[in-house]
Amino acid sequence: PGASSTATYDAVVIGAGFSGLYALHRLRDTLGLSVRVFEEGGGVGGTWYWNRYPGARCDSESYVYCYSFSKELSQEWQWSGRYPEQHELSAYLEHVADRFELRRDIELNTRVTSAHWCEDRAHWEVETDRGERVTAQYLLTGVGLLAAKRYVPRIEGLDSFEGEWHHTGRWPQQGVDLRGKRVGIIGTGSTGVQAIPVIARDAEHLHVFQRSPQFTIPARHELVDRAFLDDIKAHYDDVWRKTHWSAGGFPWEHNGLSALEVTPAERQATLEWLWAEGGFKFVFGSYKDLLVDRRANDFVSEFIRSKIRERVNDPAVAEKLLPVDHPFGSRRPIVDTNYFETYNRDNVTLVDIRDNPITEITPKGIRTEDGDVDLDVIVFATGFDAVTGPFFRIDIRGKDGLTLKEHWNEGPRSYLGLANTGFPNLFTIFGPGSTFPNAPVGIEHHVDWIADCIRHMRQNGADVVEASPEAEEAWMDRLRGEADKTLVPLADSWLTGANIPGKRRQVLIFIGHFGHYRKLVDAVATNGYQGFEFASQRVVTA
Ligand code: NA7
Repeated sequence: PGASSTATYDAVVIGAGFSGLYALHRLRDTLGLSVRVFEEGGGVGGTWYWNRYPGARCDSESYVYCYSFSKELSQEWQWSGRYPEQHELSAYLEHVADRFELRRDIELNTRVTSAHWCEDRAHWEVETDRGERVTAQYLLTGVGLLAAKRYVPRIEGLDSFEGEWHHTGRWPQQGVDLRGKRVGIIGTGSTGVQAIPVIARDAEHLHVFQRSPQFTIPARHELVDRAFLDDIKAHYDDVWRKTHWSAGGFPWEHNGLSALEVTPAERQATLEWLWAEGGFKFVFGSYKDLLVDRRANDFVSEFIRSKIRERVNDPAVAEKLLPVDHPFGSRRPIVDTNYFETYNRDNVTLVDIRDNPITEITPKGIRTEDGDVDLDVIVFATGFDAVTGPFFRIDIRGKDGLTLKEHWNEGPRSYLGLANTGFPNLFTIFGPGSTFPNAPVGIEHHVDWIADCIRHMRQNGADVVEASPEAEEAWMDRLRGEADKTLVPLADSWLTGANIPGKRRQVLIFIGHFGHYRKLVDAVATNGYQGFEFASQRVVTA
């Protein structure tokens, strides 16, 4: 459509990552809806389009970090190893776009700037940064939890820096040649922990500016070979059955034991075995009380600290790397390859900015209280304004012109993580208040649920669906209750909004067993969409 025309669709989907691609396929190819997808990036992939920093890799295992909806797709796609790198995930999603002929309904390089609900016509009016205006009965957001809104802390003097600086989430497409460069990296979350060992191999010298030490689990990428991946393929039905109802979107469950009811020797042996297995199995295949009981958690946290001491040669450096201010798993767990060993290299220096704060950035580098560090490149691995940030980049208005920002004035709200009171026919895939399992598993569930709801509406002559205020309130109570059963509220992280200065502190997602969440949300549908109100309205078309 040209810049001034208004095209009409059944559904508009924002984003062409894991969420948007599957939503397009599901709504268009199984429900027969007309669908338009708008994607800001120059290619499909969402998170995996933007996150191109050195070492960018998913820390979920490849064979479950993918779609399960098509057996043919699962069988024909070959993963190269245990954890997929960014370029492999990007290639996978490009392949999905081709294989299911999705491209013709996706508009790349196009950012949705506003979406306003029109009560009279019972549709959404959507505008893009290219001046396009379209309308749609349903609006689905697939904006992701993180990647759409990166966070660069305001540090005085950044504009004066004469070298280059990059945020990991907007790494230049052509890459950055770090060979022979003096590099400084700020941030040691999942991203920094992946990037640091890789940058250290190229850079002349790497300074790591660490605010909080982290618990991380070895990835053990090398443990999975072709035979293992072939075996998964041969048993995919079973693997997916377990995965879809599991705690974290992986084909494992905890070992049924409390860390408090076993002998110290048994506990040590179990933790050593899990440590050798690596990855998220250490979390989800471990003790049942690891993430909910501080005393059980203390054993595991101390076990990891002992491993850090073993991995780092210089005891003074090891001491600075020990996480002591939060329990393991209260932040989103991190998975690494040679992270702590990297501090044994001669060309890597750890700067503990709690002891020695950054005071400013100068034309030549980073100034700390203890002195200047001259740099050619500064890397910000400082994360994202998660969960709400991606939504606030779009002017979304529901009934009576109420903005989503106003609706979320006291912190984000939702019913089931899928719908918002006052925002009819808006479905948030993986929105605030939904679970946070291994992402594609949660996303497929959400999209299927939304597609079923739309089918239900069409079969029953309903044009409009909206979550009731009572249902939304009850969901928020439940969310708080679930979070309080865990250790998550104890830590400052993006899960609680604490990573962004001035952001309201609140657990932003449903912390808890994914399979239980799934059951709960599915039961809402089978019980006649409890908590939702449907209406029929004669839709006046232009
Ligand atoms: P995270 O996990 O939010 O990590 C951001 C890192 O940046 C973390 O180490 C922060 O330290 C650090 N940070 C943030 N602001 C500052 C300032 N002002 N000064 C110094 N250091 C700072 O983001 P990631 O990109 O690593 O990972 C996000 C998610 O992506 C991850 O959880 C996975 O789900 C995938 P802090 O720890 O807050 O002291």
